[in-house]
Order: sequence, then structure tokens, then C-alpha cells
Amino acid sequence: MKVAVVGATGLVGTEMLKVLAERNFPVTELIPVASEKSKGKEIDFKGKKYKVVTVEEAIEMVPEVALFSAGGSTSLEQAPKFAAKGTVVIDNSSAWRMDPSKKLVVPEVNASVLTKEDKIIANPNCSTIQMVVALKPLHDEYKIKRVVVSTYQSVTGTGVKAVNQLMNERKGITDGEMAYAYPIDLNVIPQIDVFQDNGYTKEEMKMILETKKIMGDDSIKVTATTVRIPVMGGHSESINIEFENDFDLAKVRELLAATPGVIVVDDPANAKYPMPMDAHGKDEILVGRIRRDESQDNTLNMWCVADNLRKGAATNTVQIAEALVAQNLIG
Ligand code: 2RA
Repeated sequence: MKVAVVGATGLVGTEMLKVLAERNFPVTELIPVASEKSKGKEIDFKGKKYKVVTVEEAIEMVPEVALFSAGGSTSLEQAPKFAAKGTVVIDNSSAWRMDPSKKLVVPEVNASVLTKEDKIIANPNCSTIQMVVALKPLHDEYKIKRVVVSTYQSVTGTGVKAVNQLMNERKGITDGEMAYAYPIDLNVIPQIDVFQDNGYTKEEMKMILETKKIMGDDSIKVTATTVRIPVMGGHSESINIEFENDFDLAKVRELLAATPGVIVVDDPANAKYPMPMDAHGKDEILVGRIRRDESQDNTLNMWCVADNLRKGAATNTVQIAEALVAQNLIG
């Protein structure tokens, strides 16, 4: 299959190339796409070198699938041009996520919504993806009423500029380029993306709205506080879930352990719980600190961690492509 990766030189694009190779996605020809200034640069993929092309050149090459990680405005402008040629676009930006005519997909949760007619498919926000994978089996069993989530998000979610800011600050370089309005080392910033009129940030609203769309259930109430911390390797989330029905804690652990893509790491007696340093480089969502919220009936607390560049972005995008292949919807 001819596969284009749009934004191939960025943090997520680089990870997409790695994941395509690792998972042996049937790539017969790779089309790495980046901005004009990277044109001609060589990218190594499975031992072969491919030259970076511009997006206009890539559209004319009519790939079967184009994985996009090039920001919202590029996606709004370029994805329809690929789609008009018959290429299926899987887009990692927020451009199409809440468009009612576009599918928003986490394969473990809702791969079944995909059809042959879907030419632009949205990949959800990283912090939403890891949460819904863990919520789905519990919703199916006990029906979720309300979720209260607080996140602890890696600087890699912002991009390379933020990684540089953190690393510079750790070296004592204080006049480097800033990705955030404040220092991030030895700090915590309770703002991810811009504030909305209702006092929530855009990241918080993504978690609220995308969760309902992916789970296909508008009745689930969600409230979120999203926070940037000086960490690389993964996003962590403290999740409080109120169910319609009572649950059995052992059964909750069993359900999560049996969920594809989830690993339960929950052994408080031996101080075993998920941490970003363990999730880094993995595709699974690590879930632990599973316990009853003793302040309220039918309510559970848990902690989940995942590598935001992998399952939160690149891996989920490639898994959508795999789901399309498995269901004979492309290729
Ligand atoms: C972040 N959710 O971590 C974003 C990345 N998509 O900032």
C-alpha cells in the first residue's frame, strides 16, 4: 500500500514511521511529506531511503492512505484534496474531530463505526484516547454516569519546542525559546491550550466532548482539569468514575486486565503502580490505583498512564489504518 505521512519530520510523524515499521503495516511505498524547507531530505524506512516531498506532490501521487500530523490548518486545507483523489486521510489534528460527518476513532472502542465512505477520519486527542480505552469495558458492564478527570501531561504533547524548553531549563539555560508562558521545570501549569468562554481550556473541552462522541453516548457526564507537568514519556490521569450500578472491585480489575491494549499494574503492597517512565515507548495503557471512592456509592478511582506520542497519537492512527484494512475498507 502507498502510504503518505504528512508531517513526517515532527515528533508525532517520526513516531508514526517507527510504528508503521514495527507493526509491519503493508507499506509498499512510503511518501514522507513535510514543509518546503525539508523537501529532498532523506528518511530511512525499513532500510530504504525515501525523499521528503511537498504536500502538493504527495496529493498527485495518490496514496491509498495518508497519515496526517501537521496541525489543524494544514489538515483543513490539504486533507480534502487528498480525499478528493480517493486517498483515505487519518488525521491527528483537532480539525475534524467534532465534525458530525467525520468519524472519531479509537479502534478498541469504536472501530465498528468505520465505513468505505469515510475518506477523512479523525484521531482523537491523546489524553482522551487513553481514558476511553480504560472506560469502555467498565461502561459496558456498569454504565458510567459521570467522570471527573485530572491530567498530568507530558511536555512532548506540546512538541519539540516544549521539550527543548524543559531541557534548557534543567541545564540552567533561561534565555532559550519558550513554548509556555512560564518555566516548566520545577513547575506545574494548570493550562493546556487556550481558555474558552466557560473557563475551561480547549484541552479540557476536548476530553469532555470527544469522550461522548467516541463512546457513542451523550449521557456520560465528564468534567476535566488538564495540567502540564515537567515530564516526558507519557500522560497520567486520575479518573473518578460514578456508575449507574454497583461494581465488584475484583471484577473491575478482571475486566480491565482482559481489555486489549490495557495492562493492569496495581500492587500497592509492593509499591507497583503506573508511571510515565514505565509507559514510555509502549503502546498499552497502564492502569492502577484501582479503588472504591468511599465518599460516594457506585464510584471508582483509578490512575492511568500512556505514552502520548504512541497510543495517544501515532499508534492509534496506525491502528485506525489497520482496522480499515482488516475490515476491507481500503487497499
Ligand atoms: C497536549 N493533548 O498534550 C495535547 C497534544 N495533542 O498538549
